Amino acid sequence: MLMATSTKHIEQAYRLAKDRYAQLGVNTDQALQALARISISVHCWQGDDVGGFENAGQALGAGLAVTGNYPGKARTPQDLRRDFEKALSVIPGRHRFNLHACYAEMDGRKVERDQLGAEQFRNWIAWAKSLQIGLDFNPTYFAHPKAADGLTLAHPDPDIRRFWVEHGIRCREIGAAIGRALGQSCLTNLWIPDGVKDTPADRKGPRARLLESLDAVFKKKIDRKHNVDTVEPKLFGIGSESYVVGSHEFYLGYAVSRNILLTLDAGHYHPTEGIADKISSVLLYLPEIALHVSRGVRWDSDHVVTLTDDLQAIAQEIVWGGHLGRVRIGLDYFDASINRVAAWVIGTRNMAKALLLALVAPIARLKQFEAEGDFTARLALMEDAKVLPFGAVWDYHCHRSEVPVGDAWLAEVKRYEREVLSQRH
Ligand code: RNT
Ligand code: ZN
Repeated sequence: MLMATSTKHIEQAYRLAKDRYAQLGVNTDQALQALARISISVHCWQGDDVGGFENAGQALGAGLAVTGNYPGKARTPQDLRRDFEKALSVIPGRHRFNLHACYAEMDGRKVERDQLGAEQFRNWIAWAKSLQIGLDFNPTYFAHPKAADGLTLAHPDPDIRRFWVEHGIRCREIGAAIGRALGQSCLTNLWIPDGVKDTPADRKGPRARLLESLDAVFKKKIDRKHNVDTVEPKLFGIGSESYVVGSHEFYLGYAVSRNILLTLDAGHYHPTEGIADKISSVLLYLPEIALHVSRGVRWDSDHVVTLTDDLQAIAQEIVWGGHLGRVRIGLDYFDASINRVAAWVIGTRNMAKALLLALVAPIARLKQFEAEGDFTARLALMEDAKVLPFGAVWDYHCHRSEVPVGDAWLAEVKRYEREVLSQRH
């Protein structure tokens, strides 16, 4: 173990870093306080390759592709809860867990998606309560025989549409039950795969049907204290390369006109199009937004979130724009080629790092230069700020949050792999 990770060195390094940042008018203590208040909604589906526990006997489909066969994935809700607790134990801060409807617990009896209720999530709610964490929720519009042709809420068959409308209604009610039980609102995110592989002859019909289906799903008013609704657009997917019914324009219009939230997924736009620049625009029209922070590599591949420029741009927009209270930050990726607990930890710690980087940036000074028209000074400081002693502030944050500093968390996760994950077959 390196001596640099001893308490004395961590504190010394922090004091030096704090002085360095103070010269630029940045208060790192305040930045750390702000960071501690941010909860990241961590997606359950990294833990078991978007498998769920419903046994619908249907391939994932819907353009969702999980590659890799690293051993030790969660096979049961108990496994998944235990794995996530392990991940939480090495991530600084208090975070949330984001469930999908296909993670329902059936107690030996098959409950169809249009019949689901809070009962099937009783154990999840009790668990979240015991950990004092919040839960978010998603209807599952894939991995089901009634979604096998890639259409759900926009399906031409009214019976299939009715089935999925009922699923959406049930899921909002489950969200409300979760929010009521936990005393904090549950974000229920609606994403559907609907789209087609090749050039459609009719682009209008499916969108008109989706609009009607959504209005039926969202008809019942639910107290926002308990459940908050959001819709997630996408540009294209595997098998829906030519047309996706729920596009960005479709859902932006929908969210604004219905006063619900919009989810911006980092992998759902043109490969070089970031979501950071969208935040300040959509927040002029919407009360809040949600994010699915992901990392697309060439396509919407949902790689583990790393500390890229894209990620930093997202965090900067949230923090520098003063939007922290209006952006529900969630993660969305699934990698089955590495240890899944580590995948959670790496992505979530990176999201937190990006937020801290934005919080300790000399933004007041940058904005001042900009206001004075001194773009030379703005660029110069932006670039020099990139090599400020951020690592010392992050280490101190981990240390104070009583989680491993630096890469020491990996030893913990490796031990868990030896003792728990490798015993699963
Ligand atoms: C798919 C969407 C959606 C899913 C999850 C599993 O492209 O990003 O959010 O990843 O619902
Ligand atoms: Zn997503």
